[in-house]
Amino acid sequence: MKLGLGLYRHMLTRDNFRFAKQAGATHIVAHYADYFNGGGLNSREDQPTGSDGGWGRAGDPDKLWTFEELDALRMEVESEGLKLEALENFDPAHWYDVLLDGPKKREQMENIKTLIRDVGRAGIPVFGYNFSIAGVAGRVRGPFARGEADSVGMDGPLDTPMPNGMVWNMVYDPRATDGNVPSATHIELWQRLEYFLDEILPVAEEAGVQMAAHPDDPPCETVRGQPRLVYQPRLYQKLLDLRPNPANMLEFCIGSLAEMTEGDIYETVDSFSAQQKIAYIHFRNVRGKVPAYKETFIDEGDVDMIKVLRILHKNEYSGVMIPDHTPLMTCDAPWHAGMAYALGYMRAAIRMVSE
Ligand SMILES: [Mn+2]
Repeated sequence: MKLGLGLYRHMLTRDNFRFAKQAGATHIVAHYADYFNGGGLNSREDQPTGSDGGWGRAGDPDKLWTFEELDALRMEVESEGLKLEALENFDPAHWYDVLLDGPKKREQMENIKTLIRDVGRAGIPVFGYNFSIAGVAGRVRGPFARGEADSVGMDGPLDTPMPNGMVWNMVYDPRATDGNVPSATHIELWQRLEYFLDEILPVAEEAGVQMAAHPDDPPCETVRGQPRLVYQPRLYQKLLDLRPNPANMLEFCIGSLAEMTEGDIYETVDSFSAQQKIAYIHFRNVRGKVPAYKETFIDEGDVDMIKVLRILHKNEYSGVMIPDHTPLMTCDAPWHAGMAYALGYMRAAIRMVSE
């Protein structure tokens, strides 16, 4: 098992690569979409939470990430002695009509295929994505973790409708007409996923890129009146079974899976790792379940993370795991301190279960 660190777009700097290396990480997962674009609604020094208005503005729909910039990023990471394992998430600007089944769907799908070919050509083996209409919405922020550490969670469902021009909790069209995005059904959402997988999987397979699906965060049946895809462990299996393909893989989020109302987290870890379908892992802990859970430090939530590692080791999981999110620690570098704490814990725990 390998240790990695996830970095948001504005954090993809040499200093942060060195920070990761110093904390014992060997791999980087890069968020290349800028969730804080246009000012954003919370500090860039933590995971984005935003408000009903979303996180920030999506990027430029006409500006696809190029092979040159992805290749340069991979080389920069490698120059610090690390490996670029994955890109995490599409920019909503590049695929909003794939999610919404809108008029630009085919054109955007072709663009995404070009992007995945370039990701492969740049030597990046995994692309993490989250097939979600409302995205990571409905979370609250507060002193939920040990020692009053600032963290995020959920305090009841959020089903206020999503305004036109918004998808995946970001605004892709600030000039959209008034009104709300009509609610899709769960069946329609699965049909949209089917189209997406049919288009992308052959391309990804040929490009040597694993398409790794994140479960819903938060995993409610609906968020903002829109259906969710993977809000129970059995639906994660449905996603895999829908299109058996070596490129159809999982961005396995222990936190989101533990927040689900059904299933047992240890059985879930066992089942998916035994299938060898985990591309990489979001290794984080949580207290409670939707719609009232809180993110915690790695060693204080409901999940016995050492037990999870033992199961992964038994099933010979050899991929990367990153902390995903951590609570902020009270000091001059709250995000970095939280990550360093999680990474140190993970490094020791991986070594312990591997012996
Ligand atoms: Mn996650």
